[in-house]
Amino acid sequence: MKLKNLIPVFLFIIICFVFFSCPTVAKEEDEKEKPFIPTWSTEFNFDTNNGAWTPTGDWQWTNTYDVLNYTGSNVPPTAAHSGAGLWGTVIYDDYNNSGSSSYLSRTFDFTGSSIVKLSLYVWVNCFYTWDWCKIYINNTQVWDYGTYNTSPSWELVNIDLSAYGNNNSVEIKFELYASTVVEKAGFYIDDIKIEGN
Ligand SMILES: [Ca+2]
Ligand SMILES: [Ca+2]
Repeated sequence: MKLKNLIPVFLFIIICFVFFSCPTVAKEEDEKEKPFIPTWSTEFNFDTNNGAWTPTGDWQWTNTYDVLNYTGSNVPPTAAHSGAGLWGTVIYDDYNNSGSSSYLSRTFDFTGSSIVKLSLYVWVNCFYTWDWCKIYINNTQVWDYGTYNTSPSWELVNIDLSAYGNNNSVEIKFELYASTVVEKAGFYIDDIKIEGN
């Protein structure tokens, strides 16, 4: 067969390739842009109980938070983010100059979920960089407040936990590290939400 007789064949193959591959590319784009629709969520507002989170060191829980009870020399949150329940590193005093870390943690099972997202509200006043507030997932740091904020407010934090999807043992851990000098109001947490599909 002469080469010029093959030209229509090549053209046909190219047309077929373009026709069939374009919808595939479009479909992949659709998959990427598909909105996240959670099929479950676990929420902790800490207004009726402590959510079964485990504290060490300075972490304390209350569901009757009243700023008027504060005895420290710094300015704490004026209120919980929701209701009157929250966790904090010494609820009614500045944190201790312990030279160590205080942890608040809980372990979750994400079996059956490939997409998992964490959100929470934080209120941070620590003597960065001597002291710090960080979040760890299975002991890997995923978040660091990273600044010395002298006029804190409640801030929303979003962390994608999809890297831990289908993991049956995922520990979420909040850390306040305090050096042995200069205490501030500390690390306060409220309204944790974990959702997945
Ligand atoms: Ca609350
Ligand atoms: Ca405090």
